[in-house]
Amino acid sequence: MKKMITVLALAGLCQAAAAAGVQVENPWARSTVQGMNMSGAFMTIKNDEAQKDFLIGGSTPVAERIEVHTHVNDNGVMRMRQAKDGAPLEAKGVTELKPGSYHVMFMGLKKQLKPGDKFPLTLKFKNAKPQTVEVVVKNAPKSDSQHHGAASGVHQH
Ligand SMILES: [Cu+2]
Repeated sequence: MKKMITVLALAGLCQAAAAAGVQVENPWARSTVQGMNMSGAFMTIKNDEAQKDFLIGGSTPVAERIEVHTHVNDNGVMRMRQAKDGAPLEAKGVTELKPGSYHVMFMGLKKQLKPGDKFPLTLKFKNAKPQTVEVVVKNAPKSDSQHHGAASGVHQH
């Protein structure tokens, strides 16, 4: 009987791993100052599937809508724009959503995001099932100097 329980437990573990498919790790959002109505969220996404997937959007109670953005090099100036197909998640790959690269953009923030705040974010994928993760608000890393204009309310990352 004991052996059988072990086998069942192992089978359960395997099933859980297979069902995980896409895993979101360390989601965090950039803190905002009063009056800012946009911010970005960053995270690591592991795609354990044999198939490429895409992060295509989602929703959160703290913003009117979210978009998946990327940065493009426009004559030497990095500008962000909406990623039409979403953020690509390579099969069996790890994708970093980070400042200066792909990120989740909060449009129409309903409240100020203060360091230490937590809020839920539901992520939608092209293939994988939607997932809700808990996002932690942090101050932007000091190296991210492109955001000096953020206090003016202008979105310029
Ligand atoms: Cu953006």
